[in-house]
Amino acid sequence: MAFKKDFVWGAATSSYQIEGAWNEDGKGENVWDVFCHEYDHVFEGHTGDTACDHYHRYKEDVKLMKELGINAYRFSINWARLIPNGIGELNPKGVEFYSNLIDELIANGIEPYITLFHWDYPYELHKKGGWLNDDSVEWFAEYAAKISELYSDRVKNFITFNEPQCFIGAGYMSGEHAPGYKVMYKDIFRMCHNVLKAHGAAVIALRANAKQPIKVGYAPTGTTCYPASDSAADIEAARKTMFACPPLRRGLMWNVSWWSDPVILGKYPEDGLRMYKDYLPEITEEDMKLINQPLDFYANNIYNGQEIRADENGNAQYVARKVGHGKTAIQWPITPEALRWGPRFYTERYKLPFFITENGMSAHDVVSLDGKVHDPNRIDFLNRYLNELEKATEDGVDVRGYFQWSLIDNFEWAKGYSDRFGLIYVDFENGERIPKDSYYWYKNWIEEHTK
Ligand code: GCO
Repeated sequence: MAFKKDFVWGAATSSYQIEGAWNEDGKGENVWDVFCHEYDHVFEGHTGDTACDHYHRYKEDVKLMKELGINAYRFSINWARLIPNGIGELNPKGVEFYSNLIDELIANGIEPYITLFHWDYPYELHKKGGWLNDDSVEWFAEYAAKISELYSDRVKNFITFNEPQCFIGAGYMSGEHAPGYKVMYKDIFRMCHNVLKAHGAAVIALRANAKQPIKVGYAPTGTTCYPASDSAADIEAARKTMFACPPLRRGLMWNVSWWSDPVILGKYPEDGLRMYKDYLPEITEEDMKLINQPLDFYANNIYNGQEIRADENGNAQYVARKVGHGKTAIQWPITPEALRWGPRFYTERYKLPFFITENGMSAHDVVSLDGKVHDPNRIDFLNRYLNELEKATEDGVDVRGYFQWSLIDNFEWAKGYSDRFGLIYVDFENGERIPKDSYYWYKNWIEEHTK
């Protein structure tokens, strides 16, 4: 068996997507609260006001995690629940909520992985300009320091950012996500730079305040490329395409190396520096040092990939998907190969232990007449993807863990509750949870692979 005994088999969620209790117990507002309350941004006016009501039902959810057999759970902290204004005073009830959740996880043998930021930016800081304000680096570092002070006595694993590509790209370029802006490229690149600096400052703050040795990582996304065959030429073409900086496209910041090279290699990619030069802020050596903090692991959210082959001159070509190629309910292509090649290309370039921090699918799940939720498509998806991940480990790739997205059906951002990603079904009228067939399948997979 290729997976090591101590392989991390987990599931993931994020605060805004599951917690609810949007205005309870002293929580401050965040940009998603405000965005959703303006009825026309999100599918059918859905909001995260109640979501899965995890804030009140977290014990039930941890029980379900335990029954599932996961040994780790990745969740994020709702910044404005902890610090209502983003900076300054802590909210005691918010502090207590995460503390209780952590205790409950540990009591059930589940290792907590905390993501500091999964998109729910405090509205008070947004009003000051958010990531466009250069002080945002300090604000984030202060928040990271608090988290470390409060929880690092019990929590050993921290992730600074989840998918910066998405909260910048969808939040400030296409405007589909909160705060719904379409800003100028110059502003985009200033925000990118500030987010990267904030990452570095947070790593320092987490470590400086840690009560025990901790592990710190980063969880961006990007388009994974995989080769059409195992030929050296196809592999090289896929690798090159994956790490090349794409030309700017209104609406997307889907770029692998722009967001990861500075963090791990200490420099922005040359092709990007050339292509984006008219829009870049001043980038100093000191900035690059701050961004380039030693990390304990690198992670990526991988849902699908793009097949690439080399033509007779060795140039990369996108391979068109076959007519009728499989896709998920959210219309994303099913490409299990991404879990073999993504980890391999990422570890070759960044040379750090690797985690899949998200992978999964949305399906048209319903409660059948027998009261159960049968989701054969998700089982097939997981089976195919995890088999490819196993190949990565057989190839010698240092993959340390896999977090399924998601533990539970939840608020899928601008799509509201129209897409169901969970292993556990939620009736959003009354909060009832029903483990789906895939929940039992994953439970069995974990058992089989930890024997
Ligand atoms: C993501 C997000 C998740 C999404 C999931 C499905 O990082 O994109 O982390 O919040 O719900 O990816 O779109």
